[in-house]
Amino acid sequence: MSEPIRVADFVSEAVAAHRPVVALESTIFTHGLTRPRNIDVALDVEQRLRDSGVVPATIGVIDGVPTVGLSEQQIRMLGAEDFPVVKLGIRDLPVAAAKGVHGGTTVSATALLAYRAGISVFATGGLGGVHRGATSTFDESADLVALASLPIVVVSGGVKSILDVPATLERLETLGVIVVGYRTTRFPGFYVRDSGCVVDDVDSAGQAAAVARARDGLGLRSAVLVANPVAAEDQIDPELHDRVLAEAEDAAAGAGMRGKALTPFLLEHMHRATEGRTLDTNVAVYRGNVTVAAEIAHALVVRQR
Ligand code: PSU
Ligand code: MN
Repeated sequence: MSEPIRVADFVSEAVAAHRPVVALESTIFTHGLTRPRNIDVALDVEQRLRDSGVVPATIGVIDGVPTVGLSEQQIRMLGAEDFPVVKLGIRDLPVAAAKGVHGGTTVSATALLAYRAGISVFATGGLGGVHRGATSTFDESADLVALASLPIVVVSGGVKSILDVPATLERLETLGVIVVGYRTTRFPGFYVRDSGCVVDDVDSAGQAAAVARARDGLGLRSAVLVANPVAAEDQIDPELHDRVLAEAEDAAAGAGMRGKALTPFLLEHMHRATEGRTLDTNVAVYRGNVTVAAEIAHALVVRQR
């Protein structure tokens, strides 16, 4: 069998030299964003990181091999129209390796691979969580349990508003995941700035880095979730949001959507139903998170040099 994890030289060199590195997931562009914009977004956020002095490490699975630091060509391949690519959480990685498939890694798988490669900051759009109706379906994203035992910093726009947000926060508490709002005590809801839930806040990237260092000092192994709200001008009108989400949920129930197909189905339905408005917001959320992740990555390496 081939190597268990392939880390590109530009990533391992940056990690070894204590240069700032930010990990990026691939499910967001293989299963979250609609084509062809997905590839533009994936490459644009990498460039934004480079422009701010950070090495981007996009993570995905190529021919079954978990790869940290995808090349532009590999990103274009995974994100191409009609290219066979599977959505992979942590537990899917061994099956993907045995079968040699190509995959987009979710937050859970990306966090694992980033941590293994020595990367401590990761930016995504919106974390997975407890789905509405989970009391009967048991549908809770593997992202939550993964973050309980991977000591990295994840910057996300809160959790996706398609979820049961209060239940997700309860589970994060149980799992010991450290949750802070970025310059806000209002926990963001991905497409909207305010989910209605309250969390602790940090006032700067430096303070987020200090939280991560304090965690390490205590020997805790959980992630720090930095919840960064989308800019006010980019959020979806909450009324429109609730209406299209209700439609998307009806459509998902009608189509019998379950398991890992559910989140991509709901996002895609909302992107279409709003003629791309939620897609624009999704991209804005992601860009904002990448900017904050870059600042935290800088703040974290300062003391190590
Ligand atoms: N953020 C986005 N779009 C996405 C995702 C995050 O803006 O598509 C992905 C992440 O990969 C996350 C996954 O881990 O959605 C959650 O899927 P599920 O609910 O099936 O665990
Ligand atoms: Mn699920």
